[in-house]
Amino acid sequence: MVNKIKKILVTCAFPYANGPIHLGHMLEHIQADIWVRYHRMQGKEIWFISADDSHGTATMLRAKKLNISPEELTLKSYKRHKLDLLNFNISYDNYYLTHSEENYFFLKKIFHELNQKKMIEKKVVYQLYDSVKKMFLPDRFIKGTCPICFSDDQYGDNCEKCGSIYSAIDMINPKSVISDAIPIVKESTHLFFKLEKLTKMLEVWIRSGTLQKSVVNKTKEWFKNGLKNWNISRDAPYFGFKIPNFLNKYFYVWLDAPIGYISTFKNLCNQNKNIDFDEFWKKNSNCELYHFIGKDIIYFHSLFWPAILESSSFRKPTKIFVHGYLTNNGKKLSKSKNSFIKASDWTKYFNTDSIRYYYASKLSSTIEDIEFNLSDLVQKFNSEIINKVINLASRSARFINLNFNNLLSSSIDEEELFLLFCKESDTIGNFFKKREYFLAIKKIMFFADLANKYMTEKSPWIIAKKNSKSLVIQSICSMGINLFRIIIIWLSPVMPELFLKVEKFLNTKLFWKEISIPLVNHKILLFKPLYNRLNIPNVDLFSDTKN
Ligand code: NOT
Ligand code: ZN
Repeated sequence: MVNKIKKILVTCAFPYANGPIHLGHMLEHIQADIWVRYHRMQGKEIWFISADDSHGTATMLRAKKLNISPEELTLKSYKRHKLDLLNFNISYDNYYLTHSEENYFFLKKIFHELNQKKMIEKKVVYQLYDSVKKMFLPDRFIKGTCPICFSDDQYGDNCEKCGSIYSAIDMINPKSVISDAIPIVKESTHLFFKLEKLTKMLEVWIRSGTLQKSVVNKTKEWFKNGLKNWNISRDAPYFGFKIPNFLNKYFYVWLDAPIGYISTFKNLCNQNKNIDFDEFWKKNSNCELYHFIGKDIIYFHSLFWPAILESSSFRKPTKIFVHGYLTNNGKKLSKSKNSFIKASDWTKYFNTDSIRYYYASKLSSTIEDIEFNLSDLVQKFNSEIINKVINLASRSARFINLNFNNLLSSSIDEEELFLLFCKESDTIGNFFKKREYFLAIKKIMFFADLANKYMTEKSPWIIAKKNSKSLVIQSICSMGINLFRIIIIWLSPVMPELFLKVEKFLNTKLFWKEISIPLVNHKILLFKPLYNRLNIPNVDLFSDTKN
């Protein structure tokens, strides 16, 4: 049987335009980037995209506060976010934004198809209205007392104390977060997507291997009370795309956001004529489509999104990879909690390989939360990357640079040990493929220890005291460099900056597929420290969203 190589498209959830990118976002972008880089190293055709999520009430209000237009804010955020992602070496083939011509095009196309299939209905609904600001209030802009457990200070959609989900009009003493006014109940006509009609299809789809087990269980809960039709329209004032032939109504941001996956890819195809858009997005496409997302947006991706795709002319995702939250002292690190580190602050004090390495050492394929601890990170980077990996290169290169005119020996000192390393490549590769990065890192560190043990046992520095030109020294140190080379190839999806520095130092390109071909009779360059030890800076990196 010919193993047909499948082409792959990978996406990350879109960061909102209304705030900065923080280390919580980066957890996902790094997780996906490691996966993509690993597959690229295997020679796969894999495309990696994401975009800014431009629309919504929050963007509109934020722009108002800054006294600029939402379009201006959207562009400004887009540029800043793109730079942040680049600084963390997230290797997007395209990073776009949802406030784009392409996105409106696909949104209208899909809306038209949904209408044709009679998947849209009009309904009158009652919602909370802020008569001071003259606008309907989204759930996030309403606070009040939970109607179930009577806890104060809860949002308009669910209670963080008792976990109940309710409708904002059922809240006790609701208040507008924007004006502090007591909202009134007002009626308005809206468009609903008939999600309920797709219950059967979705019940099968969520069990078909597209979701992690724990995610299937979460999703199943939502079927218990029956799926509810989904309101896809919003009243003006709103920042979004206008609904054709429906006065003063806009499409809800959560409808155009996922369609951004399609339009961002289309925009990539416009730039690169070798990619066939339809091949990836047509129904029954042979290509694979993977979405990396956080567990807070499972509902949108496991129910709404496949339902919309099913009802239009596009394919559904192959798999959805859900990860947990980034926590600090057990609490979610996010912008809504006023405690997060901005990506742009991180790069002022630290290299980005360090946090990529730290995340990799903790990430698995589960939806468990990941605890972020700065001193833990610093300690890990210093003891594992500096003291083990980089030290292996520095202690080996010293003699090669000094006594052997940078030339590596003509054969491998201990073939068995070298082969032992090579043999592990598939295991490590599989850990990356299965998103069990913490296992890959564990293995890699085990082998870094082994390589250092080899060096310590052979102690070339002792031999050098008697005869600094002894070929035995060259042979041992060349072996050290070769083991270092393998470790760096393994780490390459995780630490792309280190990888490039090492390619320079080893004076050659490095490929996963050539891992078992050692560097012999080869001139390296002078070793220069690849990274400095990290220190905790004397500033408070945790900021709040208002900055
Ligand atoms: N901006 C959203 C969020 O929760 C994510 C949008 C995901 C993008 O941060 N696409 N979809 N679906
Ligand atoms: Zn409650």
